[in-house]
Amino acid sequence: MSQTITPELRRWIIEQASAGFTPEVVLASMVSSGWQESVALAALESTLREHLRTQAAKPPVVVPVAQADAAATGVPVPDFNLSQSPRQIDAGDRMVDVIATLNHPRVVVLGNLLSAQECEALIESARPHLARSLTVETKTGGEELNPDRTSSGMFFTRGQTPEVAAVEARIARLLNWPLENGEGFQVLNYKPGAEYKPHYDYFDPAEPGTPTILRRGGQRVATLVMYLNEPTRGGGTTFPDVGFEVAPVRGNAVFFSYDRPHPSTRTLHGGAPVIEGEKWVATKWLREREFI
Ligand code: PD2
Ligand code: ZN
Repeated sequence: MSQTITPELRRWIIEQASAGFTPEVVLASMVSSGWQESVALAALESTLREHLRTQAAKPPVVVPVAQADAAATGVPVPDFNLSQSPRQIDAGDRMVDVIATLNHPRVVVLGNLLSAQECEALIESARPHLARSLTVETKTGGEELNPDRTSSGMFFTRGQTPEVAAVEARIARLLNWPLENGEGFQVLNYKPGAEYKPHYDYFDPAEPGTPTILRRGGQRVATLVMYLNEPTRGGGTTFPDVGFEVAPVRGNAVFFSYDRPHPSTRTLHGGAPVIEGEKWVATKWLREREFI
């Protein structure tokens, strides 16, 4: 019996390969539908070789800028003016230390952003309102309990207490980013064993709930995690893509920005498990536009 390799069969082979099936899987599928193995193998080889040759000869596809994926076009992001490599920067009402900087991912570690009294005041005004942390659920745009995040937390509104207002003004000045573009502080409390598994803070454009979330000020473009106390062991903020970890020191903070909602920003980050003691942080997320 002779078996003919038709154009339809070639098309089917290319479809299977394009869908991610390996040649072995495509071969098995052909054999199970009655093809002699040697014929199927020859068809597979010649079709895929020809397909690769014609694909390689094609000029690259040029995507018009307007249609380009968000991943390909970075947006403006906040940053500190560190062009003269200052040891300290002026936050208006206090001088803040520049401890370390990294360019990719963009990370800046600050010292003395908050006073000890401000840290205490934030903890005490947050404490009565703590609830098991939720994360924004990008499938729906609502909020859900997240097993990757075993801390408790609460949100302040912008300017809710005098300490919140003072620190918000400091951040806006240091980053030259409108105060109105900031979400309200989120305060998190981690007990021993609690952690926040590595994640991105931007909203995944592929998730169906993201357009709803973006109506309130566009994407998140930067994060500032402020340490309000010091766990005895554990609880660092980690950047697994670059093997970097920031120790939680009271009054210090770690800033990082992401000019596109994409892993190429290398801003995967997490809160390592607290081993001993407890950890309190306040997080400020900055949006592209006014957060309403
Ligand atoms: O508490 C942290 O170190 C931490 C780590 C990762 C906080 C956040 N992400 C966050 O609030 O997004
Ligand atoms: Zn985060």
